[in-house]
Amino acid sequence: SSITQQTYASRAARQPNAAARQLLECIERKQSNLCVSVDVTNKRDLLDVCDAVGPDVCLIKTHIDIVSDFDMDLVEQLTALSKKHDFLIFEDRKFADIGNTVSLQYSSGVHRIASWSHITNAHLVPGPGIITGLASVGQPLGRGCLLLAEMSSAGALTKGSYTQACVEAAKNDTTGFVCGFIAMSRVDEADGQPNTAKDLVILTPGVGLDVKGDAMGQQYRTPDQVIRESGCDVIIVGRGVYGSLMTPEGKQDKQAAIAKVREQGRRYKQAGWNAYLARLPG
Ligand code: 5BU
Repeated sequence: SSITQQTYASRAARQPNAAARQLLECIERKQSNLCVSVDVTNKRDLLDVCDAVGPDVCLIKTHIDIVSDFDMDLVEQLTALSKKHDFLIFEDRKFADIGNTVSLQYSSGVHRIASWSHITNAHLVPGPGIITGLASVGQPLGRGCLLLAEMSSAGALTKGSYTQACVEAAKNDTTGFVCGFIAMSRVDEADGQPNTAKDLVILTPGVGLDVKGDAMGQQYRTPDQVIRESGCDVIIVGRGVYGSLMTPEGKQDKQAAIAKVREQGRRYKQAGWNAYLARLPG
């Protein structure tokens, strides 16, 4: 049957990739298909948001290169929070170079992403060598990689035969490292046929309940549109959850802002889970 008819638990049981299996198990355990994208530029805010929404998420998404005061202590504290609250970590690095270069970017540099991020992602623009390069680092560590099959922004070139090439690359991947996609729809079943070959998880950004987009091309859909109508597996929400922290009032009264962040986290968690329950067969 279609992947959209199956429970997260049954999919976890047959998931070969360790990171994706942990993610599906965590989703089931916490009844949360919510990933919060914490796009803030200092350590304190990043950790405070993670601590606030931690109980309600399966996954925290980072852009570690925007953190001005980054150091390895941040990674240690983030990892401690992931254990305290039971969530995984996804560094949204969007690798896009030749295999040899991405293997170095993934393992080394200031951020040493592979050492702490359970999941990362990559563009297929350079061809399948990017998977070979990243897998050489990530697969021995039990990490997972998502291919960027579709983006949420207006005018994105990730469509048609490019999207289909990403699907084929994931289905044909022999490293075991590719475990799914960033996509806006159930791309692995785009031909209308159930994907019975290989369980692939689909994580979807561009999710908001209150606004339709931003001034720079972002486009928002609701959790119900993403999970029930489009058959994706995880909603990724950034400003919809942490936004109150960025306002002048939020900067003045951080405690009140963090309380609002926690409340939005709960709201998106509930919306995402209701949409999942609504898509399962009666
Ligand atoms: P927002 O605040 O909910 O709009 O943040 C969305 C996040 O997801 C942000 O970190 C983006 O970099 C990320 N994102 C996206 O919005 N759209 C995409 O297609 C991809 C990533 Br891939």
